This record gives sequence, C-alpha cells and structure tokens, in this order.
Amino acid sequence: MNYVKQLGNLGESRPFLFSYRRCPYAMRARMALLACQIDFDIQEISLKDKPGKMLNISPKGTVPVLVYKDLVLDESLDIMNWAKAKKNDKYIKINASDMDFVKKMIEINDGEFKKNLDLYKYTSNKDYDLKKTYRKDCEDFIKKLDERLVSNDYLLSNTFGYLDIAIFPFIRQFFNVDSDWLEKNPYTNLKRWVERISISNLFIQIMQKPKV
Ligand SMILES: N[C@@H](CCC(=O)N[C@@H](CS)C(=O)NCC(=O)O)C(=O)O
Repeated sequence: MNYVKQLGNLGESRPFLFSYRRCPYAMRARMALLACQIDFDIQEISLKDKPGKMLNISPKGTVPVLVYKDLVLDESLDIMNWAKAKKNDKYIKINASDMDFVKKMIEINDGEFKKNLDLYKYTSNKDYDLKKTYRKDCEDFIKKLDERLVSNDYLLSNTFGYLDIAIFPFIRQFFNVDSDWLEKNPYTNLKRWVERISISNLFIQIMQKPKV
C-alpha cells in the first residue's frame, strides 16, 4: 500500500485506489487488498474537494474507487470480491456453505444497521432518549454478532476472513460512539473481536496516515 502524491497514469501498472482513511467502506477495501497481498497505490482524497480524475472515472463520487488497466470498481464489495478472486480465493475464501449467511449479514450491515448507526452517531447527546432508541435498534445486529462469536474467534471460523473485513469497520464505529455505555454492557465476545482486529498488523497498516 503506497501513498502517492501525484495522480499520474492511474492504475496502469498496478491497482490504484481512491480512498478516505476513516470511511468504513474504504477501510473494507484496503483491508481486503492488503489481506490478499495485492500491492497497490493509494490516494487519500478530501470528500469536500474530490479530484476531477476520480469524478471522471466514477461520477457518483463515493470512495473507495479502484482503477486497474480497463477496470473501474466503485463499490467496496466489488473491490473485496475482485481482490479475493485475483488470488484465486487463497486468502479470504468463503466456503459455499457460508455464502448465504455472508450475504445476509452484509445486507443487514450495509442496510438496516448502517442506517441506525448513522442515526445513533449523529444524534446529539442533548436528545439522549432518541439516541438511546437508535442505539437499541443497532443492538439487534450487535447481539447477533456477539452470539456468533461465542465459539469462534472470528465470524465464520477461527480464522480472520471475508465477513470480518466487511463488517468490522462499521462495528468499530458503533463502539466509538459511547465508550462509557459500552463498558457497562457485556457483548464480551464482540469486544474481544474488535480488540483482536484493532491491534492486528493488517488494521494498523491500513490506518496509517499518508506519508506524503
Ligand atoms: N456503496 C458504496 C458506499 C461508499 C460511500 O458511501 N462512501 C462515502 C464515504 S464513507 C462517500 O464517499 N460519500 C460521498 C461523500 O461524502 O461525498 C460502497 O460500498 O463503496
């Protein structure tokens, strides 16, 4: 993962990623690329001043965007799937028997949970009752994940993989909203999972600030 300053010939010799450090979708893409040992260039963008080159390639204007030769992928899951397939599923394989579960969990995460998470995050503490309602709505999914982690370290097995990458950045955001509340609530398995991934080399690497 090499941060670049100049936007040269995008993605001609190796994959190029437009990214935003704190965006959970971009985190998911960076984690998948790194987990699959794909070497790529990366440009950190400002969401308030998006590069024209990015908008020309992907007018919808969201990150992440991956460019490689003739390929443009501007959905984080497409980037994950591309990274997975590029290395013949060697690194973040999904067993056929898990596929429906993976799809269902990501659908809930990116849909209902993300909607409630944003409401929880952005509701002021002044409206605490409302904030609590949104948090309760988030907890349906949080409970599901915690139960899932009773017997395994990661969501599909004892090995970190595809579903962990897809979901972790969003759960981390939930955890960061109110640490006092979190401390008073169990979710022990999920807390351990968040801790385990947060201190992993992979996550530390993808969260490094651009050097240029
Ligand atoms: N469905 C897209 C969502 C990406 C997305 O919404 N990214 C946010 C940043 S976290 C974004 O770029 N928003 C555009 C903006 O804020 O102008 C994906 O999975 O890649």
